[in-house]
Amino acid sequence: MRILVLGGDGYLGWPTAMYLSARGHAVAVLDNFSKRHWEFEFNAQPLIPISALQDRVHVWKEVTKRHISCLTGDLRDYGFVRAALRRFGPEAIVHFGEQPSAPYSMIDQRRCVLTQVNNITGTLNVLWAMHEFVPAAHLVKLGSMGEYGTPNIDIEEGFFEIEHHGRKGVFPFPKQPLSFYHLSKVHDSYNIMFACSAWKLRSTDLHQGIVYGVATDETELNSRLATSFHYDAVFGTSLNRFCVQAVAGVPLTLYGTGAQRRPFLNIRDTLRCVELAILNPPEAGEYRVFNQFTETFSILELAETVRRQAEKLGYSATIEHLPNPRVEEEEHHYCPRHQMLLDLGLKPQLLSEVLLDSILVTIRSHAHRIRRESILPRIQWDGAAGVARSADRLMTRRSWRSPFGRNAQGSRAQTELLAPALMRLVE
Ligand code: USQ
Repeated sequence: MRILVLGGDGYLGWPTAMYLSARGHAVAVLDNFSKRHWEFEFNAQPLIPISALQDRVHVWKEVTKRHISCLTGDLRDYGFVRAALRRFGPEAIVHFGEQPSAPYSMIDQRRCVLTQVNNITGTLNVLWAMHEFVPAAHLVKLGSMGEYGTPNIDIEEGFFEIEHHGRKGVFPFPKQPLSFYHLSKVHDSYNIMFACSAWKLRSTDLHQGIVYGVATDETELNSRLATSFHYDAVFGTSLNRFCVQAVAGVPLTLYGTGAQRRPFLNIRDTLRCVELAILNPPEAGEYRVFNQFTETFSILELAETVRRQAEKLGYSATIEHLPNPRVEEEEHHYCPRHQMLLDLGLKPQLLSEVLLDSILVTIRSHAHRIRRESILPRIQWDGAAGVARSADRLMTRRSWRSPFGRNAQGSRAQTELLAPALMRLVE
């Protein structure tokens, strides 16, 4: 099958492209490298050095004799998107090509607008170009479990039936997203659903949980095929961050009580889920949602698990409860369904000691590259910047400057609460 991977330079896009290529598909990757630019704004570097996408494609060819085409351009540029779809003629399009960070979208007006314009415009352009040139193609879109938020009822897989004043209907499950980033995914979901209905396009919206892990079978073939693994407070996510923190010997940064529950899956399962969606396409006109995760944990449970496993490897990890920089419920009901992908044959690789061990060992071999100063959460959902400011005071002593500039304001209470943790983190 001809498969176009949008966002093919990223943490998930690149391993997905290799995985599909290894299974005999004709794969093209498309990217404008904007994520590398956003990382640059915060001096956030991936743990493992990453070559240019074109170089990785060459290495892939050297190692496997398989070809991946490389298209460079911006999804916000409709002329480029039209040309890309017309030229490559994909039968499936896997769409990872978005600004992927919730914290980034909450920094300020500019990053919020950038996130929504980038994500929503890019997806709309893909839909219009599909409508014009490849209406039979299948759009596999990476959405987020965070679109649903944490409602006080069980979460269904995309849709549910409601009875109101004696009448029944099937509706999209209510969305109560947790950040402007998650909101961009909600807007995408509705745009895609409408395009499927209006133009008879077909799409699977993968409402994905938090992905963890550093390696796949393909990245392990050669060190120059590694993927972009982040642990910083802007682009890194909880479990990946905790693993790096444990190896770096800094306290695990638990936001609030850590009782908040979230859905998780291994990076290898992400690839398999995308493949299952591609191999089992919906009908023309169908928009479907798969909740893509394999297990749920409270963030505290996760931190404890990482701490215990790190101890077995000789690291004396500790856990620090920081004031929560996000606006989110910590004590809440959480029971999302996730049956569709299991029905299609997904065999989950759950978070085992062995798996955690292999992640920690890989991180250990790159420990010299860990930048401790990028670990602290510096972005607050309420717009204040107390966390950033208190961190700045400590960091500037060590010749490090905040990307937020001098106007950061914040609460004294937070600063005081954080001070001991910050001191330990930067020592
Ligand atoms: N958290 C901590 N400590 C940290 C980082 C996070 O306690 O150092 C907590 C947060 O407060 C939050 C939870 O961990 O309650 C999850 O945060 P996260 O950073 O692991 O994930 P999040 O920002 O919510 O988003 C990530 C991906 C996003 C994807 C989403 C799936 O960045 O692309 O859509 O996971 S979901 O969480 O289901 O929305």
